[in-house]
Amino acid sequence: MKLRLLVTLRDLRADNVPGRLVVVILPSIETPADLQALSYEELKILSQEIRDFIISTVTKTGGHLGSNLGVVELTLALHRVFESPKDILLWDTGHQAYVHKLITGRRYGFKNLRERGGLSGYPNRSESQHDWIESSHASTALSYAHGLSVALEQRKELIGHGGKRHVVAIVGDGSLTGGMAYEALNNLGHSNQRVVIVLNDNGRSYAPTISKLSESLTTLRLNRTYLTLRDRIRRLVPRLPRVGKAAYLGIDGFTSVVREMVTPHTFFENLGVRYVGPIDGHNIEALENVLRSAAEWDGPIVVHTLTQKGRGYEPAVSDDLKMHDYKLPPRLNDDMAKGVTFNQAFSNALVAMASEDDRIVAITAAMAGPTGLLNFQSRFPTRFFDVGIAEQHAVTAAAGMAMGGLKPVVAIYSTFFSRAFDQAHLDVGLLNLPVVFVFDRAGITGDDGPSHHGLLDIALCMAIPNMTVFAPSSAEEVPVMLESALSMSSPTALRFPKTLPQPFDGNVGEGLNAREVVRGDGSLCVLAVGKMAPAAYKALELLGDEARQITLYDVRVLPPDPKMIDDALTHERIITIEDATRHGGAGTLMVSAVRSRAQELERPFPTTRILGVPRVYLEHHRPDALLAELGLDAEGLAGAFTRLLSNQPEFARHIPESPRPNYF
Ligand SMILES: Cc1ncc(C[n+]2csc(CCOP(=O)(O)OP(=O)(O)O)c2C)c(N)n1
Repeated sequence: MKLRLLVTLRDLRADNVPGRLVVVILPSIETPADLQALSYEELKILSQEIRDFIISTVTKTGGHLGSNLGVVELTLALHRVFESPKDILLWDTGHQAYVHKLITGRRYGFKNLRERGGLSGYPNRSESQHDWIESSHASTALSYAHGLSVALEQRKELIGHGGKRHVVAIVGDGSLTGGMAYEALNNLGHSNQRVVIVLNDNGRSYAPTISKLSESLTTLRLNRTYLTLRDRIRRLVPRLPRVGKAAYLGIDGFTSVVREMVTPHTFFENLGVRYVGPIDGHNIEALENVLRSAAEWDGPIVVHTLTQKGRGYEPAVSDDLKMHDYKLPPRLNDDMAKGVTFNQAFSNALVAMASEDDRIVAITAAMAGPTGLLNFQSRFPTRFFDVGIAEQHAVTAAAGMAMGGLKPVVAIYSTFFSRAFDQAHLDVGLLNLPVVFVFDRAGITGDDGPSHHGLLDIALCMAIPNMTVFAPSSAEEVPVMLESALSMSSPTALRFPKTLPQPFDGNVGEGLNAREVVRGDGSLCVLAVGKMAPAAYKALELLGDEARQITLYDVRVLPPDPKMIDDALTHERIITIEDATRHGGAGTLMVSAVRSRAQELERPFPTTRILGVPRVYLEHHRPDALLAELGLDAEGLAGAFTRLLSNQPEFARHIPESPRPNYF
């Protein structure tokens, strides 16, 4: 066996003896081209090294573990058959691209994975020419693939159409439950656009994938008769004279009689998309053979691969969620309240209220665990609905349930709400249906970068005419607000952050009222939303005597309480604070309410400032550090209060807003 002996001390694996020359392959892989010289035996060793590397890194930094351990061989095979970046590899969602990053020259960036200066947790165009998309919201890759294939064809660069380039999309069975994936499949099949679609089927989304198609794929995976027969034929065919590689795809035709009985391949083929598989996604040689053949197909083709999520790491394999996401324990400091998180408070409150009212039902888009619905699911299994990664459908289905007399609670991350905005606006809002949205991970989320911040929910909800948003400032407010939301006959939303609740004054509000927390002398009124209220409270503590000039409101509910607006108008200055976009959000709404009221009452309009997140895509970084940079931590807020009280101009922001787009 020819092995590569390229190593430096820095590259030694933990189990090697420092200072001794050892055999390792991974450090010699700087570009995908370096994979070409490796034998299958060496690729097996490399796969093990990659798994060791990912396990030792991600258990220190946190990140997507199970998904990446499952695609090691698949990624190596893809990079050996296709020539990235000439050929375009599109990773759907992108959480499974660590192996791709490792073999495209980014090994050292893993030290600070998902921290500023380190690698992003998803493909990122500024990191590498091998990365094309970075949206990280699921089910988009097939649409990107369609568009890129059209573009390459028009420019005569597409294979079979005057050029040599391939377009390949890699999509998980979970992500294939998203509506966009079906829209793209339909269009690809109809237009016969040339794209290789690799279906990475591990039977899991976070939890087992919710889809009839996925169930059929699993049936096929487990059907011994089919698999045995196919393997026998596979062994036999190459030995037959004059039957070679050309017959390989034909094998699937040969076995299709059996497959027809148990497989959904008709599903793809009825859409006009060729199907091959299933292939063992951990057998590099088999994968390469099938991918090479699929690359020759002039049209859309699905290569169905079977992989095991968490492979090679027993704690992940035996974990319920296959360690989809390896979470580090939260960094606690003395300031943090010791009680429950917002998520736990919601989870407990929902179960308590649902035991009293059997009209309450809960809906998730493939994220029961992360959104706090597991308790509800086990207590009320027939009132719990996991719809797959299908936020749009979740919302309109909730509208139907509300129309039918139920009280649906749609638990969703703030960032994924934007995908279902049209449904919330027209299917829920226009009909004024009592759907309760619960947005976890609202505000700056940090590690996952620009696609995962929950910065738009307030602005989007406030654009829906009859929507009410509740923003709890403490975990104790969550049950109070959930009860209010469930008692209303119009759409409502509860938004709270992932970060732990901060200590506050220990009180809660009620109904649709704002809560006056501190009374000042009329110089400055601070209107703080959600977790910004305890941050502002702490800022007042930092200011000492100066704080006597400041009134602090916990806004609690949007649109804002008219009594709070009238009171704010009695102050000389007003500052609004939110951990969301400062454009078109809570601050804009409150300042505009103050302005209208001032006009109505013919009163002078106070000096106002709107604090929040500027119009910029914030890169991955620790949430507390990002908040501090934006001046939204206690120190930053104290500075802003002092500046306004002494009539200084607002400081230039550390992070500039995005430049205006160019219009040609
Ligand atoms: C629109 C959207 N909703 C939810 C998520 C959260 N999410 C990230 S990965 C994932 C599961 C993806 O499953 P699959 O595509 O099968 O990949 P696997 O992790 O199993 O390899 C989910 C639900 C998301 N990224 N995008």
